[in-house]
Amino acid sequence: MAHKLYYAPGSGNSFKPALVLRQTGQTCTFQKVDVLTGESRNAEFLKINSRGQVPYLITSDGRGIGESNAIAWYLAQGTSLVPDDPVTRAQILQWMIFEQTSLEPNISPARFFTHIVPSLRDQHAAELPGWLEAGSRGLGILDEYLYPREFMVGDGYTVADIAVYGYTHLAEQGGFELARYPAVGRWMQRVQSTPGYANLDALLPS
Ligand SMILES: N[C@@H](CCC(=O)N[C@@H](CS)C(=O)NCC(=O)O)C(=O)O
Repeated sequence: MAHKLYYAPGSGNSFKPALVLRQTGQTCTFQKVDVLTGESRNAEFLKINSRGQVPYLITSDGRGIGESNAIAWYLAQGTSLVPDDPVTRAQILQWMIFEQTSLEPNISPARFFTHIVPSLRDQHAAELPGWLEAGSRGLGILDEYLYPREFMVGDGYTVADIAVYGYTHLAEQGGFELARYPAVGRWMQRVQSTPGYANLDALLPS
């Protein structure tokens, strides 16, 4: 049995494991979950993932993994995306945690309520400035960090790049001005030039 990835179209979180799968050449079946109609919270899906969120992976031996960065890490192990050096591995985790605490919680809702479901934008108008401010702070930290570097950690492309890229490359759709972060822009181009790269819509059919 192949791995099975539950995903949502348009989701930066779902994109991360999908890109790892593509770039490491692993087979996987993809199962779309329509979060916009509440499918991720219905009784059937809650039996699969009680957290009610995607992405969610059922491994080839039938076990489940939630959280995009945990799934991406699992799928990337044993490849050059997760090098053996213990310090490098810890630094990769450091940036994956940064992504989940400083970027994703701000970029994702700003994008969701302005680009994916703009009809709900007004209901979230009071929260938007906070997301933009905190997300911009995260992007500023990332820009300064990336200025002298080619990739996030060490001297090559790792799963940290995939995790951080997941929502960073979608930030303009949330109202962030990526032109303010030139080192981020150059790094995103390097990620897009890595072998096997494919964009979100190609990897996550709607
Ligand atoms: N921290 C989680 C966030 C997952 C998440 O927010 N998933 C969204 C789609 S991007 C979702 O499932 N939303 C539907 C819901 O919460 O019901 C991760 O990195 O996987």
